[in-house]
Amino acid sequence: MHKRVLVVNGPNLNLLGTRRPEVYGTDTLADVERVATDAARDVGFDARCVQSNSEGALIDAIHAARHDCDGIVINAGAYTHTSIAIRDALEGVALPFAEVHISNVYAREPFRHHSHLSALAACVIAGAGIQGYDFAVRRLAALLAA
Ligand code: CA2
Repeated sequence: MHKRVLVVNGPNLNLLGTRRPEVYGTDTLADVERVATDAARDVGFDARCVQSNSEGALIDAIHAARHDCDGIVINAGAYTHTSIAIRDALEGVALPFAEVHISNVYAREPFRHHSHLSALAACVIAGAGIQGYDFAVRRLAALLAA
């Protein structure tokens, strides 16, 4: 039975590839999910990908992972900077998680510099584009194999 990683993308990431290529590149959400799924397959994991624009749906997906996933890769989008509820969900399920941001949030507006998630994360990857999802899956797999 393969281990499984949940790949969570938050609000507005369904718009990837449609606008702001100077910040987010030209790849789409489907490309993001392909990168993560390919990396998972490469390290012998399964991937389950979810995207939602709603905070509650993201929390429900995190809770569901408790039953059948071993780790989480999450780009919570702007909820990264605002959501104590998503932080609490991640803490509550107690699965190791990797926090990903496509852009370098530290080179952007000050309100993007703080994350409610980072202090709990196994690793934080920002500014590597969608390749960050590949790094995140591989890092989680390494941690889970140790
Ligand atoms: O860099 C990232 O991955 C972010 O998590 C993306 C979030 C942003 O709020 C975070 O500060 C950093 C926003 C994703 C919105 O993506 C769009 C894509 C195309 C057009 C408009 C928004």
